[in-house]
Amino acid sequence: MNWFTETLETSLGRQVQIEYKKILTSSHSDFQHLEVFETVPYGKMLVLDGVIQLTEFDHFAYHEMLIHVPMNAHSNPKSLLIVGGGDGGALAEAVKYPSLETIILCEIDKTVIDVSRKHFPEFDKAFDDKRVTVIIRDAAEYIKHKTNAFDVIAIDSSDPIGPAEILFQEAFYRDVFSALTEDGVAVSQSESMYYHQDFIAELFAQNKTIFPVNEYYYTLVPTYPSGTIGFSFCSRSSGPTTHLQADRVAELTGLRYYSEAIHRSAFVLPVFLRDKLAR
Ligand code: SPD
Repeated sequence: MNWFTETLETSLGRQVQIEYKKILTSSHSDFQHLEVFETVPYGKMLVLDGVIQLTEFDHFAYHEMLIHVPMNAHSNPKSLLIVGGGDGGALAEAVKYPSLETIILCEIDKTVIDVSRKHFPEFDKAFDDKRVTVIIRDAAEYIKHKTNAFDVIAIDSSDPIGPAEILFQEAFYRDVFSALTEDGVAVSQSESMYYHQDFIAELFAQNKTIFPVNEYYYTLVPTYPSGTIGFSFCSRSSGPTTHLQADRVAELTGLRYYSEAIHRSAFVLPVFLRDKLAR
């Protein structure tokens, strides 16, 4: 038997292991090591620098919550920036909105796009949508030059180590604030409430100095450490449910996780995290 082991947290006495049939691709880019596995239980799995990014089995719970929560928290989003997200999973959810006129995907590593387009055909056609522009650039640099440009920004980063570290820092979030339109909404991948409470609390405290509205919400992804992952919700004016409308959600096709009820409930935090963020 072949086992993939995610060793990110081995020193803390825990690790994720998934049996695989074969390695479909393994290469080094200028930024990271990329692998796609054909796993036994979860279909194909994308791994960057040894860390699981997505599996065919459960990626929808992550990508739907990354895109549909901010899109439905905004009254009428016309422009969207996806930071990272080169695998195309977030893009595949974004193109479901006919109201979106502009969708920019800013990914630092073109190899992630090339590898994903080949191995994850489920996401591939979203790249050909006429509204989509792909920019191969460090998003932290790209966003510095943007003001009042995007209604929604979705930060689909890997973990805060390596190339994505900068995407969790105060200077970047200040640039995100400026890049948003006046009623803009930004969300970002923000780790596990079970394993990274201190990190989440620090990020929350940092973003409170920038955005008038700050919340944390979560989703359930069995192949991520602890089986859950959360998102920071940062808004320049409205709250996460201010503009939420059942009829807008009902127009979305192919949903497997997100619903109006899930949108509302995802912001209801367990007492331990609620209290930690209230301090
Ligand atoms: N601990 C792994 C978190 C990975 C988050 N990024 C996923 C990218 C999928 N588009």
